[in-house]
Amino acid sequence: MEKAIIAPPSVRGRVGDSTFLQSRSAPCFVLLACGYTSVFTAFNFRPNAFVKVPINSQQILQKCRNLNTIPSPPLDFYARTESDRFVPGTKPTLIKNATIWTGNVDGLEVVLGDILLDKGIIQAVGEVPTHVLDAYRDVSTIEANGSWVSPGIVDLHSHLGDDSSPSLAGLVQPWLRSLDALNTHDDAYRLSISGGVTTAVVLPGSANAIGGQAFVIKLRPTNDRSPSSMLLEPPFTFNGSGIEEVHPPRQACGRVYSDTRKARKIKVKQDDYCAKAVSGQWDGLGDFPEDLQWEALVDVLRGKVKIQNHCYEAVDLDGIVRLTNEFKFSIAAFHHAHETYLVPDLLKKAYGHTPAVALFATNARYKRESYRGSEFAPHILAKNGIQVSDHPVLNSRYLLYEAQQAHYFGLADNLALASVTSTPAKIMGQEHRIGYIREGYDADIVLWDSHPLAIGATPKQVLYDGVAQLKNPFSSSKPAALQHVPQTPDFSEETEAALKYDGLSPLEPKESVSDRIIFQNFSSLFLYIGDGVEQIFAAEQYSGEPQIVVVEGGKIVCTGTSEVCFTSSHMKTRVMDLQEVPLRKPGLLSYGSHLGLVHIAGEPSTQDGVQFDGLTQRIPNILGGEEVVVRAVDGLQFTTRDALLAYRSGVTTGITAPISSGLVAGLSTAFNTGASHKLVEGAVLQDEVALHVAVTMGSSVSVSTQIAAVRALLLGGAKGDFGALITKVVKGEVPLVVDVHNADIMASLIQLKAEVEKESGSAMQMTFAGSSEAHLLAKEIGAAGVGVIVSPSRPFPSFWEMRRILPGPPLTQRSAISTLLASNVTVGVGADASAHGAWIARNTRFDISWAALEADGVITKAGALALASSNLQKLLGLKSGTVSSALVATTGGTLLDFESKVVAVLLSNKGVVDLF
Ligand SMILES: *[C@@H]1O[C@H](CO)[C@@H](O)[C@H](O)[C@H]1NC(C)=O
Ligand SMILES: *[C@@H]1O[C@H](CO)[C@@H](O)[C@H](O)[C@H]1NC(C)=O
Ligand SMILES: *[C@@H]1O[C@H](CO)[C@@H](O)[C@H](O)[C@H]1NC(C)=O
Ligand SMILES: *[C@@H]1O[C@H](CO)[C@@H](O)[C@H](O)[C@H]1NC(C)=O
Ligand SMILES: CC(=O)N[C@H]1CO[C@H](CO)[C@@H](O)[C@@H]1O
Repeated sequence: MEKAIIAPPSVRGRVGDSTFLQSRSAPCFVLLACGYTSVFTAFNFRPNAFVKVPINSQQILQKCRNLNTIPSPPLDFYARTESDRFVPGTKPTLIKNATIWTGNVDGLEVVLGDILLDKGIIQAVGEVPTHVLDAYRDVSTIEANGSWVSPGIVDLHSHLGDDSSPSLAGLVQPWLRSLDALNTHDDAYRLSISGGVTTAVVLPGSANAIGGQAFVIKLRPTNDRSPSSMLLEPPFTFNGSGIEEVHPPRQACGRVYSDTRKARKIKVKQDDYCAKAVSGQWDGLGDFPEDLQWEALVDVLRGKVKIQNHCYEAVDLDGIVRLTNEFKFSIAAFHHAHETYLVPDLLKKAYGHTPAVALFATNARYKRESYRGSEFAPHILAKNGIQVSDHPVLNSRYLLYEAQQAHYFGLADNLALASVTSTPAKIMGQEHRIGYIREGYDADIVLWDSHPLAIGATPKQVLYDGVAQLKNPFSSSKPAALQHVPQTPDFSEETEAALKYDGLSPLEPKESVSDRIIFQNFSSLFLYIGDGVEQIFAAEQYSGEPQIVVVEGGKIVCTGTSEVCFTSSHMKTRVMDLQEVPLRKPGLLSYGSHLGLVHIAGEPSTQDGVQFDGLTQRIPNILGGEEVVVRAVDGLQFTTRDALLAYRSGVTTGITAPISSGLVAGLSTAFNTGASHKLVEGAVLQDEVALHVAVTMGSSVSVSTQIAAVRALLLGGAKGDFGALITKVVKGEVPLVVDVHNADIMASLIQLKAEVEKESGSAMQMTFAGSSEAHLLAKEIGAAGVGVIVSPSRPFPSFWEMRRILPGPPLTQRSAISTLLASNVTVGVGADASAHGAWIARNTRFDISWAALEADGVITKAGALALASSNLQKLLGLKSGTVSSALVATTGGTLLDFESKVVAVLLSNKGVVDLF
C-alpha cells in the first residue's frame, strides 16, 4: 500500500516535487490498493477529472521511449581514451615490423608496419607518428620481424566455462543466462587463449528448444576473478539480481527457437500501456506490464537481441524464416546450419536482413540433420553474399583451423580470416570494438608463427586489452612456405556436385583401371621400406634426368628415368602428369573412430550398434555367454560417406573395433575404405586385427574392478573361444589395445603386463590408445615396450582422467607426441573418438601434419606419414604388407599440406588404380 497523489496532466512533469505540491491547493491523499507497488501521487485539481499519475511516471515514460531503441555503443564510444577493460598498470606496447591483417577493405588489407597499444586500445596502426611515440616514456617493444598479426580470434559459438573442462557434474530455458553458470576455473580458457581466441559468445547448452541468453566474454583471467568481470560489454548494469537499463541499451545475445507467442502478448500489452502513458491516460493503467521470465523474448521481438539460432535442415530453416516474418524479428546467425548452402534464397527472405551462418568446416553426419553437410558450404554461401563464421567442434583453441579448412575447400582467404574475426564480431554486434585492427579498437592482437591460414598456425603471443597473455611462449620455426597464404587446390567440380546432388554427391572413384599408368613430373616419392616409411625421391635434391613411376595393375613396376623404365608394352598406357609439385605416398590408416560401422553417429538405426558388456551385464547363452568373441568384421558397412571421404583424402585403410561402452570390445578389423562391399577383392585386408578393451574412470564399475577383470582374463580366467583368443594375446600373437587416458591407470597396466609376462614366460604386445596423459610416463612406457596411439592428436582435457595434457606450443615446447618419440615409444596418431562420428577420419592427413609441425623439427615428412601408416600397422599388429598395398598420388604438394589433392589410389592387391 502506498501513498498516492493525483496530479493534473498539465503538471505531470513535476510530480513528486514536494515544494510544488505544497504550493498548490490542498492535496488529497488517496490510498491505492490493488497491489500496486509503485508510488502514486494524488492531486486534487478538478474533482471530476482526476488522473492518477504514478510517482515514477518519469521512469515509466523513459522506459517507454527506450522500448524500441535499438542497442548501440554509447554515442561517445569512439571518443574513449581508455578501454573500460583497461588493466591499470599495463605498459604501452609497440609491436614493430609486423605483417598486419587488419580486417579492413573486406579483409583484403594487409599493412606492413607497427602497432601501438595503450590503455587497452589500439592507438596507431602502420606508421606510428614519432610525436605520438615520443609522448611515451616507458614502452614495451615486441619485435615482430615481419610475423603475421591478426585481430584476436572471435568465437561465435562457445560453451566455454559452461561446459567446463574437465567436465564435472553441473541446466537451460529462455530466462536462463549462461553468465549465471560461468565457471571461471575452466582449463579451456588458457588453452583457447593459446590458440589466439580472445572473445567468445558463451551459449547455454543446446538441450532445450530455447537455449537461454548468451553472453560475450573475453577469456583472459581478470583481477576480479569473477564471471561478470569477463563480460566484454554487459548488456545492462548488473546490480543485485536486478537489471538497470542504460541508454542506449547494450547488445545482448540470445538463442531462440520458437514459442514467441507468449512474448508477443507481453509486447502488445507494453505497447498499449506506453501509448496510454505517453498520452497521459494514467487512470487505471497500473504497473508497466513485464515478466522477467519472457523479457528476453520480448526484447527479441523489439529487435534488441541478437538471435543465434541452432538450425540445421531446410525444413527448419523455412519454418524459422516464416516465423521471423510473422513476428517481425531478425536472426543474427544460424548455427550448425548444415543445409543453409542448399537454400541461400530462402535465407535472403528472412525478416530484416539475411542471417549469417556459423558452420563447422568438415564436421558433419554426426546426426541426421547434418547428413547433407558439405565442406564446400562456406564457399557456396560466400558466393551468395552470405556472411560465414566458423566454429569449432570441441576445442576453440583450434577455431582458426576451421577457417583454414574452409579456405582449403574454396572459401576466399580474406573471407576465411574474417570468418573467425570481423564477421563473428559483426554478428554479435561488437564490431565497434573487436574483430579488426583499427585505431580506437580493443587492443586484442595475435602474433602468428606463420600465415594464419597455413596449417599448424600457432600464436607467438596473444594480447588482450593490451596485456600479453603468454608467459615464455615457445614457438617452433616454421618453413618459409608457410608464411604465405596456401595455394589451395581446385574443388570447383566437387562444389558444383554438392549442389547438384542436394548435398549427397557420389563419392566413389570416377574410374577404377588396371591400365599401365606412367606418373611423371612429381616432386617427391615416399614408399614403405622395411617396416617404415622413407622418402626415396625429392626433386629439390635431384638434378638428373626426369624421373617417372610406371604402374601396372595397381603395382609399381619401375621407378627411374624414362630410359631405364621404358619397356614396350601391349597394355593400354595413360600418362598422369602430376604437374610440378606432385607426389606419391603410402595410404594412411585411420584407427579410433567407428569408421565402417556407422553412417550417422546420432542415429542408432544406421549403425552396427553396441554390444553386451560382460562386466555389467549377463551375456546371453545364445552367444555362448562369456566365451563369445565379437568381431567388427561381421558388422562392417561399406560406402559410408565418412569412409568414402576418408578414401578421397588418402586414408585407404580403416581399422575399427566393435562399438562398446564396457570393458571388452572384441576384435578389430582392417578394411579398404573405398571398397563397395565386403565381398569385393581387397575389401577386407585383415579379418581380425587386435583385441580391444577399455579401462576408464568414466565407467559405472571401479577402475580397480576393471583392472582386476583384465588380470583375471589374462591369467587364465577366459574360456572357450574367448579363452583361445586370450592365449594368443598372452603369447604376443594378437596385440592387446587398451583405450586409456589416465597415467595412473597406464601405470597399473604396465605392472599388469609384467605380471602376466612373468607368469607366461612370453612377451605380449600392448598398445595404449587415447593416451592423453601418456607423456607423464614416457620413459616407463618406452621401457615396458608398450606402444601408444595418441588421440585426439591435439589434446583436450574433456574429462578428469585426461586433465594433465601436454598442450604443446606455444604453452610448452614439447608435445605429447614428441615427448613419447624421445623415449623411443612407437607412436601412432588416431582419430578422435570423442568427436561424435567418423567424419574426422578424413582429416588424418592434417592431423599428422600438425603433429609434425608441433614437434619442433624432430619429425620428418616421412616420419609424419609413418604416424598414420607404418607405425599404426605395428601398433595394431597388422600383417606386414597389408597397408603397403595402397599408395596415394596427390597433385599440388604432399598429403601433409593444404595445397594438395588426392588424384589416384594405387591398390596393388586389387590390381587397379582408383582415379578421382
Ligand atoms: C624477432 O627476432 C628477435 C631477434 O632474433 C627475437 O628475439 C624475437 O623473439 C623475434 N620476434 C618474434 C615475434 O619472433
Ligand atoms: C622486418 O622483418 C623482416 C624479417 O625479419 C626483415 O627482413 C625486415 O628488414 C624488417 N623490416 C624492418 C623495417 O625492420
Ligand atoms: C545499486 O542499487 C543500489 C540500490 O538501488 C544503489 O544504491 C546503488 O547505487 C546501485 N549501484 C550501482 C553501481 O548502480
Ligand atoms: C632411444 O634409442 C636410441 C637409439 O637406439 C638410443 O640411443 C637412446 O638412448 C634411446 N633413448 C631412450 C630414452 O631410451
Ligand atoms: C621434371 C619433369 O619430369 N618434367 C617433365 C614434365 O613433363 C613434360 C612432358 O609432359 C616433360 O617434358 C618434362 O621434362
